[in-house]
Amino acid sequence: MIQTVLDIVAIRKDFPILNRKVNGKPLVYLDNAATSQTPQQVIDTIVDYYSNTNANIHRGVHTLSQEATDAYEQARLKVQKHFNAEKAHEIILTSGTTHSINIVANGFAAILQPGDEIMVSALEHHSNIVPWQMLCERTGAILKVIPMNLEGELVMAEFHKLLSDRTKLVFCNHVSNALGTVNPIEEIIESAHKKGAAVLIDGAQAAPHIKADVQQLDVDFYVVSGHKMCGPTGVGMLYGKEAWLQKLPPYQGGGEMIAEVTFEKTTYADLPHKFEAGTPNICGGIAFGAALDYMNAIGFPAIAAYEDELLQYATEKLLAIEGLKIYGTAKEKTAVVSFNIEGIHPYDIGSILDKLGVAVRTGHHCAQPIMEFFKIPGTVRASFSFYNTKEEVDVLVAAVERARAMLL
Ligand code: C6P
Repeated sequence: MIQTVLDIVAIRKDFPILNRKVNGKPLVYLDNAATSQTPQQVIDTIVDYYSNTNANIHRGVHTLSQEATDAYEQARLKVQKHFNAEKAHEIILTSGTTHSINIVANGFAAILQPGDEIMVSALEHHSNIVPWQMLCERTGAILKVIPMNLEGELVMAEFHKLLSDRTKLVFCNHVSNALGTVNPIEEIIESAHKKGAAVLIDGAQAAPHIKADVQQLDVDFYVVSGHKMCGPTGVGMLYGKEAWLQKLPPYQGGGEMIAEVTFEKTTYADLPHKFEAGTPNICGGIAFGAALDYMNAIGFPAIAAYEDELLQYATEKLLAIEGLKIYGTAKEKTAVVSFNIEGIHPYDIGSILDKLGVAVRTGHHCAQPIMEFFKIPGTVRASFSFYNTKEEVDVLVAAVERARAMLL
């Protein structure tokens, strides 16, 4: 068993925002699944970049441009190492998970035939549903859905039944943003491959808690957003196996992604540049690398073990509140508690929590099919990070109790 060895007091000092007050109360930030907070080390990297290095990359012979290019490519190597990709050019730096998924969905328009099947899980964020529906409209492919059960787990027996020789691609999140369910992606990848289907895993919610090894998973595509793992917004990763990235056409045309342009014909640059048209988020990419350094220095096993303690504690305390129901009770979960109190709209609870300094997300969490499944308008979602504490869980619980007393 992994012991909790995190020095939370020291860790919290790295996050200046945790010192601020909201509505006169100390901030209790429990909306980490929407975006994580940024440690000083990453903020310093951003300030240092704009203070000393700012330049465009891959184009200039001048010193600043070369330094910026080196720093950006170093960041790509950090991302490669973190996710254990075999080759650096299998890492495409994107603006985030949504962008990464759209690159792949657009690419498959050149591959799919009418009647081909692609498969999504019932637990997806809209960004892992809508691009594929758009792809089906363009190609005549058919979208199949792996159902879920009342615990918020995928019904794997149904997945195996749906999988066929017509299945060309399966896409599923590693962790559900709305419920926290950790999906059995190893089983999904292995079974899909046996049928010759490719697999894209949306790692947006897993990446802050679980260090995925793309080679060990043997996954074809893995996508994340930097801002959910202590990095800035506007940067993320598309990992793709080299053979797939060679096969897919580029998503956007422009500077950087070309080998040669004439008015008759353009040839494309090699990987990864083929998928990186235009000036990228240079500072964001470098800061993403710094965020990975920061999280790895703390260590993912310790992060996961500590967050699991917070999850168990919060679950137990919240369930003691009369009328409170938790949605998402899977055996394997990350530190997300999605709940409602009978007779109260989640938005009303969220608004009162905000008045008390507690930041949670309310609503459908960009996962409307999950809310439809449970026949609810939305939930209150408290999502925890390694810099949260049990004392903050106590503040949340007291605030929910107060909201309940006020609203019922
Ligand atoms: N979920 C949440 O509050 P972007 O916006 O591209 O960085 O990430 C999109 C996305 C994709 N997949 C999953 C599983 C996600 O959770 C998210 C973002 C946030 O749950 C904001 S909607």
